[in-house]
Amino acid sequence: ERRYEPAQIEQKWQTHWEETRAFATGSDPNKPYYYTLEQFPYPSGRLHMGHVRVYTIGDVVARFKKQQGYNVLHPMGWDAFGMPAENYAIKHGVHPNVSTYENIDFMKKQQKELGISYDWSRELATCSPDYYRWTQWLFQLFYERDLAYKKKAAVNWCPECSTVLANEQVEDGGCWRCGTEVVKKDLEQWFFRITDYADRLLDDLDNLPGWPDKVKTMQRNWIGKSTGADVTFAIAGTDETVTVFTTRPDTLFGVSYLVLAPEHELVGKLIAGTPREQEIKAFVDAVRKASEIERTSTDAEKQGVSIDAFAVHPLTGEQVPIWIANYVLPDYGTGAVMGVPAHDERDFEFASKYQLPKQVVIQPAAGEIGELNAAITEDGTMVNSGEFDGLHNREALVKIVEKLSGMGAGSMTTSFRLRDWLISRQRYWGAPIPMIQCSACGTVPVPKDQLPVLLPEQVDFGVKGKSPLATNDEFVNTTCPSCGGHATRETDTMDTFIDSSWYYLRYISAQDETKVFDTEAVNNWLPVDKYIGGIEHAVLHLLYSRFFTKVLYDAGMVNFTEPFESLLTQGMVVLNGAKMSKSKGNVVSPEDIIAKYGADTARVFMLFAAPPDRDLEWSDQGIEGAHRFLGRVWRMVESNMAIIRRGGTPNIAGDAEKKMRMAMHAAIKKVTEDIGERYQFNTAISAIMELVNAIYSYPEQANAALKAEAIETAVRLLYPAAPHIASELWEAMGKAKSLIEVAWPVYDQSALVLDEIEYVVQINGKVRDKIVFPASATREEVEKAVIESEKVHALIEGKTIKKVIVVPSKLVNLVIG
Ligand code: ANZ
Ligand code: ZN
Repeated sequence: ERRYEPAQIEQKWQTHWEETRAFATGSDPNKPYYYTLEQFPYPSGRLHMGHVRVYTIGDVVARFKKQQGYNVLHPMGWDAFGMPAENYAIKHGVHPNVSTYENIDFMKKQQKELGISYDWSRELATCSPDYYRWTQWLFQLFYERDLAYKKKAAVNWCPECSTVLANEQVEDGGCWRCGTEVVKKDLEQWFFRITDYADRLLDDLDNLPGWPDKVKTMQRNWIGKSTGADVTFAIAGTDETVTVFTTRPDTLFGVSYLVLAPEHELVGKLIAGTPREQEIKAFVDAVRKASEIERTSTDAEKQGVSIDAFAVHPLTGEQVPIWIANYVLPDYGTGAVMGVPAHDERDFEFASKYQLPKQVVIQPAAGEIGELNAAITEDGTMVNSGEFDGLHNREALVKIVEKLSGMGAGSMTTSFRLRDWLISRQRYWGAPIPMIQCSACGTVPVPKDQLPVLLPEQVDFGVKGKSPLATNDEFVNTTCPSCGGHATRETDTMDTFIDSSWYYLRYISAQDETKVFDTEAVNNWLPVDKYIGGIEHAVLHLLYSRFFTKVLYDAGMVNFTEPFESLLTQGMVVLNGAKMSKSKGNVVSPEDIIAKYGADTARVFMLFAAPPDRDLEWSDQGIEGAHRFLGRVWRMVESNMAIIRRGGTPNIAGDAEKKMRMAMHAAIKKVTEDIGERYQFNTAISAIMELVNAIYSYPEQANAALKAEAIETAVRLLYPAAPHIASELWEAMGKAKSLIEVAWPVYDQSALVLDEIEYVVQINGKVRDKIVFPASATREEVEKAVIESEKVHALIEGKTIKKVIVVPSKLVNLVIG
């Protein structure tokens, strides 16, 4: 008997798979297609346990589907642009190009050591010109479709990273990377018009049954659709008007003031030349320094100033004062609000502080309104609202908007929390935005056939507040593609979220130098059947990818509108309840675990320790347990090698044989469904363990051919989870074909039912007998036979049967009196 030595066999099989190109993407036209994908990593340097977990899950799915007869696509690549490489360059003077590819090499080696079945011929790295050429090409496509535009905008600026951050990258007012407090700065920036797609991004979530509800809810909240109305007020003594967005036009008669965001374009006009101009400007500046979170948090102090201008109520003609205040945001709705203190909590607080009137206009059903201690937000009956008095407020809401609409002073509308996507970054390590600025022609795109705009090698990383690309004159100065005159290049790079919004398409045509991807092939493979990744990408990456797919659909380049059919968000790997992280110093390294126990043990542990969407608690006992289990499988095969090699046809006449056969087919059914339908790998592993136990306890005098078949089955079921040991044992059994080419086992339904079933017989709940029936016996037959049986008959002699309870396949209980 040979000993189980993972190091040897794992190396052997990895080499074999590589040499035989075992993981090449399937291309048999008679087979269905299956695309399974794990989110590609940032090449940070080395794998952590979270990576091991997600790749193992993906690999089980890929190997399983291949054995089930699919053409499987299972690629891997690198989300390789981004700030860490650049920060490393600033600190250590190593060019990002060098450090990034070193990291990729190391991590790729680790993935191979885990035995993950990637088709490496499709590998991509977003930092390679072969890739970012097409990222730039897509930018041009967006530009042509009027989905990319430039605008001067107050942007979130991290003084530490000296870069602009997208709203999503500001966490609690700080930079998502370094935590430094974010400030506002006005810059010319490129945006993607994702808000044009807000409705579709929202509505199509309903067509994604394969996504976790949690993720869909997060996306819905992020998109944040509100239904309401725009209402326009004239500004007294001017030709100007102000339009507000309100979800409650039914409260229009309760307006006692209007509030503009301090950034609102009218503010400057309205205060110009007035005595308080300087005072008000100082207030505006102070508010602009605060982050959005600070401005909108409910416990933040509301602050405002009136600006000596008045708005005319569109229905009453009354004049109300105009204020500016911190709690009104410039880029939501219209950036202006009608203040209704009696019915809105924020307005209530503001009006209380600045002694503005509070007029109740909706009387809730319950009781009289005494003193107003808080805003009344319930529905009710209209009061103090002219011709609308007495109506239910929801009915009045519609009527009021109708009336406004007739006057040209309002209409129903919707607002979204989603903003356009700011994509400019003042950083080096990203895809250059392929645009040129010409003093004669304005903004001119670099023609598509001149892409890529290569990143210049020589730049100065250290000049704060200046994009590194702007430090290379040769890069900056160019000729205008349109007039041939002198022009300058855009020196910002694209948000790396753009790179990852389309990589799943490029895998289909990774080597194609002539186009971004092949439409026909993409339509064959996509949408991705199973996408596996972290919940931290629930909003941004997934939303952006959905946006890209819809744009490509509109451009006629793909025939589907959603990129990911089904989504699995795997939980974290934690140690004593805390996420493993370098900063916490609680990291267990994959290298050490593989060196000590082998990749198969690491994989089985990862799959067995928790359902995939839950957090997984690292435990040394768990790893030991997984290792012992594999040792047990190894010995099971080695010690039965003679009967396995002999084979033969199983004879299943006896009881023990029937039970063994049933255990075997039950395991096939369970593992097939757990992997292929429920994605519950932990219970799949348990089912294999149960089968192994059943084999060990199968009696000595057993039918050897059946035992051999059961052992073979256990090895086959183990293959997706622990492919090295399974392949090695399979070969040792003398099988001609490598396990990777063997079809997944199919269970026999008839083996799952025993042909005889033992019933427990109870009288008034007490067990009195056990009787065996054919499995096909009906409820009536069982009942009759029990009552007529000798033993029961004697026991119920002279009593009346009040009730007979039959639990099919289990028990009969007679209630007698
Ligand atoms: C008057 C009113 C009366 C309002 C009332 C509410 C209740 P959601 O649901 O989040 O869409 N609002 C509109 N634009 C704003 C902005 N730029 N900054 C801050 N607040 C803004 O909220 C819509 C409501 O938020 C709008 O309806 C408006 O206040 C306020 F009894 O108008 B409401
Ligand atoms: Zn020009």
